[in-house]
Amino acid sequence: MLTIYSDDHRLHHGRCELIDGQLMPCFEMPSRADHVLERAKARELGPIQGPTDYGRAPLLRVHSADYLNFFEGAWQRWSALGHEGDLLPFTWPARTLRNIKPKGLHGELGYYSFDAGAPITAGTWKAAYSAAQVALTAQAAVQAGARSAFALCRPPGHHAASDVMGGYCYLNNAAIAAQAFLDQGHSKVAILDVDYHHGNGTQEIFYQRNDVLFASIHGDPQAEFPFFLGYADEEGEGDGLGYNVNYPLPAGSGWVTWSNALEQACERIAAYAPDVVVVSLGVDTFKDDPISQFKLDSPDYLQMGERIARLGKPTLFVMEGGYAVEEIGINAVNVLEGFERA
Ligand code: SP5
Ligand code: ZN
Repeated sequence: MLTIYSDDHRLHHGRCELIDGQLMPCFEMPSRADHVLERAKARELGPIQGPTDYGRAPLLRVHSADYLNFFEGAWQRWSALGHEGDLLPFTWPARTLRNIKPKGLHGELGYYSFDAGAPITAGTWKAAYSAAQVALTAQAAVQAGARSAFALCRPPGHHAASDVMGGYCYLNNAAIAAQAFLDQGHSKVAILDVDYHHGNGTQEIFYQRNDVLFASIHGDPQAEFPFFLGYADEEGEGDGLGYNVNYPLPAGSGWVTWSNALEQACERIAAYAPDVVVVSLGVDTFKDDPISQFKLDSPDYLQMGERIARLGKPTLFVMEGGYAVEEIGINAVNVLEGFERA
């Protein structure tokens, strides 16, 4: 399987995040991508190539121009004030306030984010932009006839909505790639999100549409991030009604429970009969993930890949979460190897 990867991910390295009341080093760190790349090489998964730059247009098919302009310019505005630390939001337009866009940097940042988990550093825009190009380059390979490709994206993307960042995500790589398939002649794309967390951004982007089926298996938002989206009764609206399927699972879920949800998701995807499948590939479902509560073990990821392969569709894998850094490469590449051997 072809892997697309860019060293630009290193340009993004947030310093800290708030975990259980303490400022901790960011779990979403550069070594994550290094471990996945090393494992892909060690297992001889296939060729590894850099991205082509497709420019801003494919990003604008998913994200608003205002949002992209704000994100691209935010660090410059912050550093012009003399700051060197990460730019982090601390006030959001929550329920009792007005959803308006203020003019100052912090007000705008609150408007364009939903949590304090997406720090903006000097290189964040460039890293996120390159990750989106990585996804688009892998998408182009599948568009050109490859059975599958792997976009080794970092930072991840599935929490990023059309004009909101959060949850370590800025640009929604999987959504950008899915939209590119549609723009290049396909009529139906299924996105299967297997990251531990609900892909709230991807859901929001396609919620009113029936040309993208979004299916997500994740920790029950009653008790798990992102808390405010990802419930089973979110089925899409308007033309999109019936094209959004959530499978929230309780903390402690292992392979038996998880694979049952995967089976249901795959049956729903098969019934949709998509032209292509995009997999939001997070491996934070792993039993030793430091911020997650599922119990999948490394061999389970081989079976995950096999089941996805049995859909029999051209498939684009897009890297999302996974924070057990030592095992992230084994687990992510196991999915890809399971897919290839099926
Ligand atoms: C892409 C992705 O996987 N983003 C995940 C963002 C999760 N951010 C919230 C983390 C909250 C962690 N709480 C852990 C408590 C451990 N005691
Ligand atoms: Zn996650």
